[in-house]
Amino acid sequence: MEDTICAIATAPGIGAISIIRVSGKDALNIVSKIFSKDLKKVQSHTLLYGYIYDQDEVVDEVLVSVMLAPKTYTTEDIVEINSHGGINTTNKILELLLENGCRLAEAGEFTKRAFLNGRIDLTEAESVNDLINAKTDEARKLALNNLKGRVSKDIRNLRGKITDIMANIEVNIDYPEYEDIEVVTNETLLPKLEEVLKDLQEMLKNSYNGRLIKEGINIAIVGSPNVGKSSILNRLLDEDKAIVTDIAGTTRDIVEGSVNFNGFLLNFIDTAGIRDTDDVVEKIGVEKSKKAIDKADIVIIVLNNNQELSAYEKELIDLVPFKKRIIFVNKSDLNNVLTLDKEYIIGNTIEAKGLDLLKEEISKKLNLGNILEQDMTYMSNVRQIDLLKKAIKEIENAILNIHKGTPIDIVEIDITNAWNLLGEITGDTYKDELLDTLFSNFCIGK
Ligand SMILES: Nc1nc2c(ncn2[C@@H]2O[C@H](COP(=O)(O)OP(=O)(O)OP(=O)(O)O)[C@@H](O)[C@H]2O)c(=O)[nH]1
Ligand SMILES: [Mg+2]
Repeated sequence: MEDTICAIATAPGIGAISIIRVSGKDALNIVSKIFSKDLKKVQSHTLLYGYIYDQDEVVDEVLVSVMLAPKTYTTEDIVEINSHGGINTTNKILELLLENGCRLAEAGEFTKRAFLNGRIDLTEAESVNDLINAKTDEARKLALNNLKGRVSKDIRNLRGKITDIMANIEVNIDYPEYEDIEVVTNETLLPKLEEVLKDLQEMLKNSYNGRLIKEGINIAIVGSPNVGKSSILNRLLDEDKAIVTDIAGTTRDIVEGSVNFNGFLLNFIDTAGIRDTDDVVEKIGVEKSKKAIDKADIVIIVLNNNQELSAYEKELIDLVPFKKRIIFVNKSDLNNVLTLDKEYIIGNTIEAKGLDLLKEEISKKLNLGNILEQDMTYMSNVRQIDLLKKAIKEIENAILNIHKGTPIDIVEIDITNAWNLLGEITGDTYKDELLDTLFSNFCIGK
C-alpha cells in the first residue's frame, strides 16, 4: 500500500488510445519526471496536454489526467496517461514509470486498494469484475446494481437484525438482575431467528436467478444416438459447430455454444448419444453426458419421431425431473412412429421447425421474464452464495438447539457464526488469502 503502482489499463494490442494508470502517494512526483509539465501544482480532476520524455527524446504526445486523493478510484492520488495506442509506445511509457520509482501493479490491485482504503466493500469490488466480464445487457445491469451496493445493503440489514438479537442475549447473560430489560427466552428468540432464516432463504433463492443472469443458462441436449442432437445445436447456434453424420455415435465429446435470447445467455451443451457401448472413447462421452444432465439448468431430451420409444429413452425421461425437462421430438418431416404420453415439442432441423418454440419453452420453464421484471438485487457469485448457505446452516442449528432446550449462551455461538459468515460476504471480516485469490481474477490495471 506504500508503493506507487502503475499498469496499462487498456487491452494490449493496436488501438487509437491506450491508458497507463498510476496510483499512490508518489504518482504526481513520478509522472512529473517524465512529462513536459509539473503535475504537483495542478488542481484535482484536470486534463493536461504535453509530451512524455525519455531524457531529451520525445516518446509520445499525450493527455494526462490528474485526480487527487481522496476522490479517486483507489482514494489515492491517481494519474492517467492517455497515450497513442500500440504496444511499443505504451510499453515504453510503462518502462519509464518503472525506472522512475513505480512498481508494476498486480492483477486487480487498484480495486484491492479501493477496498482496503474503505471506499468499496467486497461485493462491490467483485461486481467491478462482473461488469467487465458481462456478456449480456442483463448481466451488465445486475453487476452495476451490485456495484452500487445493493447486495451489501441487504446483507448489512440482515446483519443488523442479528446484531440486535445478539445484543439482547448478551444483556440478559451479563445483567440477569435488571428488571427493565426484555427477558430473552427460547420462546422470544425463536420468532426472531425464524424471520432472519426466512430472509436468508429468500436471498438464496434469488441468488439462483442471479447466477442465471450472470453466467447464463446451461442447457444439456441429450438422447439416443442419431436422433439429431448435434443438428439441433447447429440450428440453434446458426453455425456448423458440431459434426453431423448418419453414423450413430458421431458426437464423442461435449460440444458447447451460446446464443443471446431475450437478454439471457443460453449455453447449449451437445452430448454424446446415450447407449450401452464397448467403445472406450464413446463410453467416456456417455459418462460426460450423464454429468451434463446433473449440472444443467434445463435438459432437452431429443427423441426421433420416426422411431419407437426405447427402454433407455423411457428411463432417461424418468431420470430428469419435470421442472427442468423439455422433450423435443425431432424429425417431424419423417413418418410418425413414436407414441408418447408426455408433454413435448415437435419439429425438425431440416426446415428448422419447432426451434423457436423450444427457446420459448426454456424461458417459460425458468420463468425468465419474471426474473427481469423483479428488482435486480441478486447475489450471483459462488463465493457469496457459499457463505450465505453456511450462514443459513448456522441459523438452522440455532433454531434446532432452541427446540432441544439448549442453554442460550450455546445458541448464541451459532448466531455469532452466522453473523461472521455474512460479514465475510461484504468483507467486513476477511482473511488475506481471500483477497489474494479474489483479486487475482481481475485484469492488470483494474
Ligand atoms: N429427416 C431428418 N433427419 C435429420 C433431422 N435432424 C437430423 N437429421 C439427420 O439425422 C442424422 C443424425 O444427426 P446428428 O445431429 O448427428 O444426431 P446426433 O443425435 O447428434 O447423433 P450422435 O452424435 O451420434 O449421438 C444425420 O444424418 C442428420 O442429417 C431431421 O429433423 N429430419
Ligand atoms: Mg451428435
